[in-house]
Amino acid sequence: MLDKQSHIPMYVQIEEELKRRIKDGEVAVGTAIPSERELTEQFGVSRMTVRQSITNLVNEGLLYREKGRGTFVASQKVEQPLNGLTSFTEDMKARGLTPSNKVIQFEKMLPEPDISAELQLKPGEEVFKVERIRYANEKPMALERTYLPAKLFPGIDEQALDGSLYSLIESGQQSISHASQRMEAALVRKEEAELLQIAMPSAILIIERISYLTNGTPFEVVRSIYRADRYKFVTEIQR
Ligand code: 16G
Repeated sequence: MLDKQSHIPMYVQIEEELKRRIKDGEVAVGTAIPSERELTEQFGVSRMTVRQSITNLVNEGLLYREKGRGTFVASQKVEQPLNGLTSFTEDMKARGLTPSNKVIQFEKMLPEPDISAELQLKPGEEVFKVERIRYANEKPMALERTYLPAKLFPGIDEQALDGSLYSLIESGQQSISHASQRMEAALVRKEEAELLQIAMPSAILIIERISYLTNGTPFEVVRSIYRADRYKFVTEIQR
């Protein structure tokens, strides 16, 4: 398993091997990794070397230690910056993950008054209501309900939303400018838990976004439900 002739230090090789086991799901989130003694035997290295690898992985947040109990696999979270107006597809690709979607609802309808107001629609103007489960490497990450003004998206269909909405918009005449966003924590509901494949009760983060084109027209109202065990939101702040 390890290459003792390699110029790559043993502790780095062990880190890589443990990372691979975590990534491939050989050791599940929340379960203990083998003890230092067992790893020492498995890899045929000194205990010091094993300890160094584990400490590095703890520092990276991939593992966590519990006093007297052992070392466990931490949940693998995506770090999502909050200061850019990016799409799910871009976010996942930027991390080397493969995004995919499942459209579970696609409907043309008259919106509720609050949605209509947020999209600055006139009475009687319709929207497309789209619900998508968003996956990274085939694992459910988020659930998204999007309202799009029908007049801005003539000819859009369910299939188009299998891919990226933002690249669809930007491949046309329009360009995306800014958005306003609110975020809050909640507990997942039963129907959502099933779609996201998480247990009840689980924490989620709800982000509501209204996004605008450069000409000032709002083009989407979105309610995204993110799995709290898969996401960590990061931002830079200045004083
Ligand atoms: C993100 C946006 C959502 C947007 C979607 C487009 C948040 C909170 N939400 O999920 O507003 O509609 O990306 O993604 O970030 P797409 O271009 O991959 O369809």
